[in-house]
Amino acid sequence: MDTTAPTVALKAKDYKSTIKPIWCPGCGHFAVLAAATKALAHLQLPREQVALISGIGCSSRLPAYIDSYGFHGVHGRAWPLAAGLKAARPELTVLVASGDGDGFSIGGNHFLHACRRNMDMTYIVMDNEVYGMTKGQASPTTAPDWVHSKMTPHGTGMRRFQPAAMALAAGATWIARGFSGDPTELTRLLVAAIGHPGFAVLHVLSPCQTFRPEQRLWKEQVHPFADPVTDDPVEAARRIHGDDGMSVGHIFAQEIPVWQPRNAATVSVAALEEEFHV
Ligand SMILES: Cc1ncc(C[n+]2csc(CCOP(=O)(O)OP(=O)(O)O)c2C)c(N)n1
Ligand code: SF4
Repeated sequence: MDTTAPTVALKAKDYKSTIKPIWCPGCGHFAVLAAATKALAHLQLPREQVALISGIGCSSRLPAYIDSYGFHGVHGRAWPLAAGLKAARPELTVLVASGDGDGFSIGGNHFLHACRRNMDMTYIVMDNEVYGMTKGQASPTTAPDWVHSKMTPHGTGMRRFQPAAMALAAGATWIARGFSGDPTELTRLLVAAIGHPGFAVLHVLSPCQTFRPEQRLWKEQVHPFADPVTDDPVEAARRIHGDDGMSVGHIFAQEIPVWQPRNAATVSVAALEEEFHV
């Protein structure tokens, strides 16, 4: 007789924490949370083997709502935290979450170097083209003519960053764009991103109901990329730059060796303490 206890499959709800999200009703980040729990359940990742690291912002609250290890860190500094963790604990599935403000303003430099480093982790950026948490300042992805009556009454007048192009130029080895209005496709993309051996960037169009209500129209404006995923960076750049920014789907995937420091896991905590002792 087989006496081993049957393995109970984890469901999406098992990855939800008991903390209730405080996002505004209709915020796009709810769909990212749902996609993340569904993707983790699809992959049946043990919760204690997953670590979700974030910065600061409405989007960066994600780790609180997921029942895995998590760290709600410092604004724009999720990548060095995540890189340190992955260096010391390579067996963990490490996810990084942020908004466009956290990821491309204060954290822009860290984002670029995380792409270049190509450690095996997944970055989910929830892009609503605004700083939601701090009440509607323009972000690096805000259109130049977007007017906020108090803070940018004449628009920024500046060109905006194109996250997928930046990721490609900086060396990310997996890039896709998803939309929080299509949670099924978002889940599929996230499963693929986590499965990619290397630094995966999932750029999610995730509307801010409160400061960008016009983004409700994104539902009608998104459309799939015309071409399937490519491993050719030149072709990927052509597609990204020839796009209106509203195409969704898998853009680029390339398999090259991941960067993983060889001896990081062998350094003891006691040795580190000794080194930093003053
Ligand atoms: C060092 C520092 N500077 C500024 C802030 C204020 N701040 C908190 S969240 C945020 C921007 C958040 O925007 P985004 O990352 O786009 O996330 P969203 O809230 O839109 O999801 C800013 C500027 C801070 N917390 N710490
Ligand atoms: S302010 Fe915007 S981004 Fe923040 S929770 Fe509300 S809808 Fe979401």
